[in-house]
Amino acid sequence: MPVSKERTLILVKPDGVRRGLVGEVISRVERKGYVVTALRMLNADRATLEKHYEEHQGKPFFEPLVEFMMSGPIVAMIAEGERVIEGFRSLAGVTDPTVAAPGSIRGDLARDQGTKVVQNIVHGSDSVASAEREIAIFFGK
Ligand code: D4T
Repeated sequence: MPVSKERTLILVKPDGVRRGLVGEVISRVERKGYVVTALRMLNADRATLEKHYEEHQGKPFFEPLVEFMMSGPIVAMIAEGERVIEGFRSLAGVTDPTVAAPGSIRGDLARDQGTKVVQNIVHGSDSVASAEREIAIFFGK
């Protein structure tokens, strides 16, 4: 019996959309061999973002993060494939774009902008439980 494929939630954040990098992100996901199975552009509201980032409530970068994520449209997508959660986080690179490995999305395309919150182009779920929770937030059950 084939096991069901893993899914992850990917967001292209407002900096990525503003800079015209939506196609670049999708292209890297697809060239790696993952399949994009759902895609939408939206202006996320505060309630959605507070739910999405609930683990960061109370941290100093929480409010700047929510404000940044509301500063323009984002693109949400579901990508599928074996170990896609781990695979996309590898494609994205580490959170801090200054030290993200060259070759990764953040390493190649982002840098420190001196802002209160790190602007690092993409979000990717970090576990199966987070992926299912986040997919439900942006796409429903
Ligand atoms: P996301 O969740 O956006 O994919 O990013 P990461 O998984 O790489 O990082 P995260 O959840 O720890 O942080 C969410 C978001 O907050 C910004 N951030 C984070 C920040 O501005 N300062 C910080 O110290 C941290 C930890 C960057 C991403």
